[in-house]
Amino acid sequence: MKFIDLRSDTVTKPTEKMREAMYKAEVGDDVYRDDPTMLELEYKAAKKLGKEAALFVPSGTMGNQVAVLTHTQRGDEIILEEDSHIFTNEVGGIAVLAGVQARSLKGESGALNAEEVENAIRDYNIHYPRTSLICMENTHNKAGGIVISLKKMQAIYEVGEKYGIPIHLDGARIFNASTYLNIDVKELSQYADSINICLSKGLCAPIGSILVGSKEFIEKARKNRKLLGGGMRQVGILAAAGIIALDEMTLRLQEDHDNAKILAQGLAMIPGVKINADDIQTNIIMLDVTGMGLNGNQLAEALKENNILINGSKNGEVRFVTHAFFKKEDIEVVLSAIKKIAIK
Ligand code: TLP
Repeated sequence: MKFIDLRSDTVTKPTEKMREAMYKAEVGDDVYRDDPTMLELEYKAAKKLGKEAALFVPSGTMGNQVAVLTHTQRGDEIILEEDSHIFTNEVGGIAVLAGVQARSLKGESGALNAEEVENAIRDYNIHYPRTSLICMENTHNKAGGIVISLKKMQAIYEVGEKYGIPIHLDGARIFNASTYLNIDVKELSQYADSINICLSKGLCAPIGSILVGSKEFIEKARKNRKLLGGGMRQVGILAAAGIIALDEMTLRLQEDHDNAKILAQGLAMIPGVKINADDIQTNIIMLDVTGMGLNGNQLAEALKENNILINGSKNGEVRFVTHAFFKKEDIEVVLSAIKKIAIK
């Protein structure tokens, strides 16, 4: 049975070309750094993001967690946005693994305010933890795939520089951000010391993320990845798909953004749906269906009967995510299913 799946861009599957490259990939033991395909992917990723070195990790969560662990010491404090993935969706990992506490700040559409960040940095005081990291997220998932502008990123980076505090960027969807801004991704990555990018979301690779940064940082991160059990062996099979993700799949994201926009414009016409289609920048749509007399779980259930998948919610807020396996012709199917549910 064919489902239209809007739960996430993580549901994308490897393309035929990826599967073929995976089958043919040259491999070796990557803990010995013997895997030529992985070495190629890491080299490519570092170069693309304008950093010295890169490290493949099995998931975005591990990439972010290894970054926090590598930048900080136990008992430190890190500044992040209160709806950021690192703070809300990584199982409290920063406390469990790195042993740091969060200073969460309310952002505006996901963006931290530089002045507030500066005010949140701890002075030296025997009672205080040390502020040792500032995290950003671009695009911002919970804000609805909103892009943090270069200007805002630069302002945070400059605060970091002033106090000697590194910046980590959760760039799970950084290529969606660079596509939206129509700029080279390096223009964004210049404002972070470390960046985690995901290959397994809109870019269709089956598994994997990449952490980039300075040579020294990545060397330490490699050891922390091993500590977490993320040292892997013949990973060339995954790297082969990752190379195609970086080289080719980064170039097609505008299609997902266009589909999200058209879908959002259609949704805005349905009575009871609260959404401003002008707010849609990339591939994530947040809408409120309370006005339809439903919560997110009820909408998810009703859509499933129409072979459409979304994640439910207890309140009326739901998320639709477009991706390479969601096609233009699916838009009308989704809209007519929701219209049908709306008039029931
Ligand atoms: N996000 C997932 C869920 O965890 C919410 C999704 O479906 O969007 N950073 C950001 C900004 C993310 O959105 C995600 C995944 C991650 C990190 C973690 O990546 P994975 O799932 O590979 O651990």
